Amino acid sequence: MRRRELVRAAVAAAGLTACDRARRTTPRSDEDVGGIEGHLAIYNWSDYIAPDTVENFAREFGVSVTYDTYESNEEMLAKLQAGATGYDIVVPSSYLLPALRVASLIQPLQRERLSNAPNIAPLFANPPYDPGNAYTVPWQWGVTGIAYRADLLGAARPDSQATFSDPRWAGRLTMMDDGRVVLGAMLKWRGHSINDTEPANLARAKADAIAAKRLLRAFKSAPVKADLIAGDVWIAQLWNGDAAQARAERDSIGFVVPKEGSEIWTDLVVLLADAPHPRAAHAFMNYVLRADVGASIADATGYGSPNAAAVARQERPIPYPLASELERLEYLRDVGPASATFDRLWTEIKSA
Ligand code: N2P
Repeated sequence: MRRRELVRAAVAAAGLTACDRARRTTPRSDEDVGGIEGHLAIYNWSDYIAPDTVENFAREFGVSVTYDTYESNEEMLAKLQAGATGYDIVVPSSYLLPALRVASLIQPLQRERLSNAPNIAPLFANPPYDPGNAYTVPWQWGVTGIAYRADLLGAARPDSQATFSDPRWAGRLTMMDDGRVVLGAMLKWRGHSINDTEPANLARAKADAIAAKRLLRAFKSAPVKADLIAGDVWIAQLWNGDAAQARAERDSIGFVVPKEGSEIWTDLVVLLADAPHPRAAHAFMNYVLRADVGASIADATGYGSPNAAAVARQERPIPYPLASELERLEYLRDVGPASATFDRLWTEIKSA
């Protein structure tokens, strides 16, 4: 059953109807239950929420929820740019924020509807990409690295971006289906920033990606977990939380941040400019900012929570990287006009 159907079924099972919602006149908490719309449409990354988050929210707030998933920022953005989607909420990485604002795809949040915002850790409150958190609520953060099947690699352990170009692993390798992330890995391998826009360096990164592609089984992001677990893929470029989810199924799966360095990211909940259900969207944002809800999302996904109250409740929270580790990690940035170049290079790599 797809997630969308699952949620519908859960809401139906909870026996909620429009009449139930109408009968509920007094709010159950300070979270502005009264007056919210009866539906909410969320578009988020796959495997990025606890199995019961949406269902619990739907039941508590008497709202039916559509929950669709994507595998990359590029996939999500393309869908939004293609026109009216009916979605209220999407969860882009921070580097996409300037583009979303310039294209008027998002609207400012109503802070008075986010009473749990003080739970946000200082590091994620008032960030440079969104002063005062005017447009965003942080969702999760993580790092891009390499997941591998330790039991299938003999004594070898991947520790470098060079791994994706190592013929020993031909046919057993994947990289993510994401242009900025693949080109970023190749740039990093050659000692450049993942945000480098120098034409010669980009040309080299493209050539490196095409050479790697000859060895790859596929460009595949989060869904590669199943291939790692099955043993069809031995080495996969992947995010730390998805690697942790795979490891929970098979404990021989390891994860490493390549020695040349890699990407760190923060994903953000934003409200679309044409959101049909803005009040339900705020209620959901405030809901996930609760300590218990935030903790259960981070526990289920294996990612870092930007919610200090949630982290305090977790048994094994992911600690934010130390200053020494941050030296090797970079955030993707909006590269302005060069983003068209990245798009073109990626199209050329995919069709090579
Ligand atoms: C979870 C996706 C992580 C988001 N499957 C990477 N920005």
